Amino acid sequence: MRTETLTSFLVAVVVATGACSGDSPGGSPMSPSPPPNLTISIARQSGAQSFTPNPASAGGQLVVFRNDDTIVHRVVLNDGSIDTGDVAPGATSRPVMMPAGGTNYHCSLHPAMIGSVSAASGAPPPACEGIYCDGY
Ligand SMILES: [Cu+2]
Repeated sequence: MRTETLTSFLVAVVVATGACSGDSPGGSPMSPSPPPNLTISIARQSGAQSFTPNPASAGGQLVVFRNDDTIVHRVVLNDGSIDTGDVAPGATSRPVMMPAGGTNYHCSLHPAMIGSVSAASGAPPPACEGIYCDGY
């Protein structure tokens, strides 16, 4: 009977803890969030070789950008729909949901750093249009 009582107690604690975290204000770093499906490395300032993997098979998936370079970078989708904010050297961005149809992106601090994401269907990335398509 003692084991049963302890089990009930633990269940009660887990439930209470869950309810408590649900009451905490939004934006807390403790808020539960699903793990990213893929990490894209920000390797260096090198045109279309700046990001690894590139293109990334990440359409419709949650992605984080990890800055493996020694300077700050900031990833922005070319359509402006996602902005990671500054990612410090060694840091990882917040998780961002990539469009299911794939996309093209660049570093807003170094516009020659470009990358792309293929579609969830497996189709290649959409054609890059606009001023952020020339990696050099
Ligand atoms: Cu950059």
